[in-house]
Amino acid sequence: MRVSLLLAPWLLLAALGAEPASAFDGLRAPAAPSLVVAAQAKLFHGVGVVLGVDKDAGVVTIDHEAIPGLMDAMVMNYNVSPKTLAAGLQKNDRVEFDVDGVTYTIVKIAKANKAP
Ligand SMILES: [Cu+2]
Repeated sequence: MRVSLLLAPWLLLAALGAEPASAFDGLRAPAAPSLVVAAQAKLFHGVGVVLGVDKDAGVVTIDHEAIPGLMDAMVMNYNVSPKTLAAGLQKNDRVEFDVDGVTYTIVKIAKANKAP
């Protein structure tokens, strides 16, 4: 009886202490927030062929090869920023571009050399 009275507070404290500790660890573990910020700034390099250009909207449709670390090969519409990047592009142009890894906005694009 005496022992259990003495132990009970310890168990309570241990239980209370463990909860916040693990919750704290859970909150700390995502040192990810900084990684997410880094990802937002990260640009990925892509290569593809222009299938369509909407210069007014600043949208370019590209049949692109796999972009390592970002996505597989596919056809998709990309916003370009600034929109003036779309000027000078035409259907069937082979292009290289830099795309933001989070917003999928192309921030740099240029005609590439024809594939051999
Ligand atoms: Cu894509």
